[in-house]
Amino acid sequence: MSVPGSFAVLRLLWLLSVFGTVLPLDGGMLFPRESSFREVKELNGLWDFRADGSPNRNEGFEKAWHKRQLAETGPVIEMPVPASYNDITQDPTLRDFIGWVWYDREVAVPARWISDQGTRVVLRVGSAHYYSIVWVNGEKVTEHEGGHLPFEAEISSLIRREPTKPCRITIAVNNTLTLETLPPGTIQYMNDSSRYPDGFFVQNMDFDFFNYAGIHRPVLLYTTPKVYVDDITVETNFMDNTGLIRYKVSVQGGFSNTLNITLMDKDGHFVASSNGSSGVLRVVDVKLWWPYLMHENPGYLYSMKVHLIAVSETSTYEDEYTLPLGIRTVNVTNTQFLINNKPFYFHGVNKHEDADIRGRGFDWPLIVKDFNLMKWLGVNSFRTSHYPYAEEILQMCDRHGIVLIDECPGVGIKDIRSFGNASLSHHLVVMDELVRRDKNHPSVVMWSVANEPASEMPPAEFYFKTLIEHTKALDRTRPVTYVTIAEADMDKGGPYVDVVCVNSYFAWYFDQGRLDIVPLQLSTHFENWYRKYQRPIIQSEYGADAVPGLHMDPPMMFTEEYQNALLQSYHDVFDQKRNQYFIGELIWNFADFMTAQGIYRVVGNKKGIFTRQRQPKAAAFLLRKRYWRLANETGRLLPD
Ligand code: BDP
Repeated sequence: MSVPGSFAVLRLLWLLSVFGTVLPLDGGMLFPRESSFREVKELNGLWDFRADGSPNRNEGFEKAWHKRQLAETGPVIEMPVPASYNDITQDPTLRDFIGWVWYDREVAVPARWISDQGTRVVLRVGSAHYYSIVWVNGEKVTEHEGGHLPFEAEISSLIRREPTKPCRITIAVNNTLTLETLPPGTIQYMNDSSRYPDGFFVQNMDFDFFNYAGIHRPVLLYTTPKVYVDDITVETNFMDNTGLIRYKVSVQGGFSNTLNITLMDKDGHFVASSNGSSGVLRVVDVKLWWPYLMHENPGYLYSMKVHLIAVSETSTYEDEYTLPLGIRTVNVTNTQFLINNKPFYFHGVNKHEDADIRGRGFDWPLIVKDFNLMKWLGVNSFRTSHYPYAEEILQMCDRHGIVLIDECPGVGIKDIRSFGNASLSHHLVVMDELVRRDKNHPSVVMWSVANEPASEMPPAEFYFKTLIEHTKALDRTRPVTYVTIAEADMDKGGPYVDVVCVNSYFAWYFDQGRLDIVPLQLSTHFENWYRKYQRPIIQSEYGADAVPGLHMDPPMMFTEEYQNALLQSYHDVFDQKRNQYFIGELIWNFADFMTAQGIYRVVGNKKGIFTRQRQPKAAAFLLRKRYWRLANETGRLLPD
């Protein structure tokens, strides 16, 4: 199967530096927003769907399914978009399907979008896992590799060719993971004909979550004028009471143009303005963006309205895009993580985009429920383990002041063949796409380029040096990390990370049931890390599986009591190191989540402090008590 120092000095350095974000990608990836000059049409709902079950999974291409309505090519079923397809039907072959699946639907495009030659129509897919090819009326418009980031294609001329016909959108998605995909995987053919039927193969993966597939985030059409605001980059800083927003706007479509930039506060009052494609906005009496529980008014957002007028010999084009932005700084010292020059202590969670039935599909009720639970818990931060989350979630974090470690899908890189050039090139592109999408979110305070790679392998040093330096060149305003598990791991990438993020599972994967060893082992572990790298340390994962309702005292593994006792033993050490170099704790995991089937997992990973249905286990109450205490001890603004 083929798959295709002082404020003044800091400020001066900041102002003198070359504008930070150098993006090699072709264009921007601004979140689609309506304005007086832009419209959005959501294509969510039921699409026709067909999995290609042919032995080589290639029948769809051989018979050109995209040339006709999918329903004319064979039996189709209704499939909700967005959603993973895996858990929607009663068919186990679809749940565990590997290969190409096909979606299609027809869309009525507003007549004015077609007749107005000055309008661009763009088709956007929020994300589809893993490799996607998109056709409109049988013509290929784009393809995209990678499961968690958006992609789009301009389709204006195509839909104008046959203006009276409905527009048919076909999307083929392949979930196959190879040594060069991110995350990597291998396809293994079982050739022993006495044990397996002809052509039998399995997908192997070295990561611990179900490889959900399908169209996971909203699909939509949106318009812009022919000359349009393609990208905006902001970098923020402040000095005393004055905020500084350094901006850059890129315009596509030709013709000379005029750009007017207006900054408004939360109430819509004018704050500052500027002209031109780059500049600095000064904000008097600035209201900084603060994390939740660190300030009485967290998540303060300004709005930057970019207004474009472009004039050609025959026409005038007008565009407007409003970007929400927060003014804040992030800095890292040897022992501290500073937000707006105040020490920030991460008390939070690791999550997954995961739920019953919808799998990894975008779902507003779930997202809002999770935010309510996080705020109830007293969470001030989370890590997007182990891939980029929907941008709508980042927008919620911006508004609520929840701090994010933004992780790319570099998880399960354990095979030496996944450290080759092809893997590295793709990993660099994924970081380009991630930074391009998320660079303007104040909630994002650090990039994570990988989780627990086999960094002790010889090629890993070059791989991570390149990856981390590349990410720092993309964005000079945020620290970069990769998440590690073992001391040996850090030998190769350690010197390049700004913050040490370390996962450990003492008294779980090792020394099973021996909670008494946690204080000694954890404390030694931290001391070794700090002695070696002199960087602040975050406990980026720790935890224990607990089957809800299972009780035993004295505690035994898998009971709610054991999960509680294990967390408590970690907390005692965290509290000893907190005033030294230890800057945060992120529990594994916020909620139970689905994994591949295996003898270590009882219908998924049960390390959640909430069940998969978001009901609390005993550990949720323990953590809630702790996080609110931590918020009181570490979260208040320290006096200047
Ligand atoms: C960590 C991984 C995470 C797993 C967790 C576990 O980073 O993805 O789910 O272990 O085993 O090593 O529960």
